Amino acid sequence: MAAELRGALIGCGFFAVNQMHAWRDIADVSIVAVCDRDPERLTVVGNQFGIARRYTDAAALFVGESLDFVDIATTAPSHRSLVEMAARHGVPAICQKPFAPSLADAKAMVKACTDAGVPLMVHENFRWQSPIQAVRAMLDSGDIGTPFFGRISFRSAYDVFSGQPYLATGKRFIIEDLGIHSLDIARFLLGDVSTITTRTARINPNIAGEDVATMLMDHKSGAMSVVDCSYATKLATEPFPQTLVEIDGSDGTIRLEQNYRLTVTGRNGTAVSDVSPPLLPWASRPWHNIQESVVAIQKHWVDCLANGTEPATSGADNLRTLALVEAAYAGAASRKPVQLDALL
Ligand code: NAD
Ligand code: 89Y
Repeated sequence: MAAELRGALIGCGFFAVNQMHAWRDIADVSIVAVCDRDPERLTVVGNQFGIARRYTDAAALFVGESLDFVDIATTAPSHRSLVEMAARHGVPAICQKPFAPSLADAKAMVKACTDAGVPLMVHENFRWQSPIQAVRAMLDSGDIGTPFFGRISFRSAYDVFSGQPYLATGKRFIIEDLGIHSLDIARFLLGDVSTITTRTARINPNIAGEDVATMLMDHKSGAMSVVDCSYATKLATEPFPQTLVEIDGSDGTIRLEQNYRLTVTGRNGTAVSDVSPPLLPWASRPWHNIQESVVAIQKHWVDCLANGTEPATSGADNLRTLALVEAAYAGAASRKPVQLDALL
């Protein structure tokens, strides 16, 4: 049997706790050391998960530990230096989304890991949510024929700022933070994009960035999609953090609606199913959908390391999702469509 993989977590903040729970759920891997420049967060997470080896400096972590991978769960400004540090030490790296503050940084990170021959995966977990995987499986079954239209929609008024106060302060908000997931789901379901047209708005006066975005995309397959997201939408039933999906195909339709209700109308008639994610023992509603996807993506990483295969959301793959973010901001500013290939 292969030896257990030894990982280290860098960044012990709000979301990293989910990643630590998920690592405990996965066989043949353990987190042997944790790192955070904030000693208080280091103590909280180190104590919660019983990790004795702790570092306030990532450089010291790489010198002090013998690692099979690092799991970087810091916010975007530190991603490039930490991923490049991992590459210099020959340590495979997982990097949280958004991959980097700019596409130029992200390209440099991919190059650093490619040159060092180390795997790099972006923790782009939304496509790993079981309801989204169920939509992908329906497309793969061929029941609705060839897709020609998609809508990936995330509309909510959930208070994300109390857990993640930094989200209220950046010039960029919803596209970079949440829309990035929706754009990745659009790629996952309908393939790569040639052109994007974007409109944004800021409805909440207490934040610095945009909290509403509507994006129209041409996919290379010939399909078109609308990706819409909002944190200013007060609904009768708050859907956070559900992504709703509509796909129209030549032979039928797929609808993923609130409360994880999946309706597929195709060559074989109409079938309605409940694709609710399981509530893992450590998870809590309404986050359980996201929490389950964290286990799924981290399992995928372990499988990829074991088999020497490229992760679905490798750094190279994620350049195409991050390019959509860059293109969306550029197009919102110019009010013109933006071609993706020119950015890549
Ligand atoms: P956070 O601010 O709560 O935590 C980040 C931690 O990293 C902090 O404790 C900070 O001290 C530490 N840190 C920063 N730079 C460091 C460095 N150079 N060395 C060591 N420690 C460092 O942030 P968060 O809300 O946990 O978000 C972290 C990342 O996770 C963000 O990029 C966010 O977008 C992402 N996120 C992803 C999901 C998802 O579903 N994939 C959900 C929420 C957040
Ligand atoms: O940071 C965001 C993410 O990645 O998923 C939801 C979130 O926590 C708030 O928008």
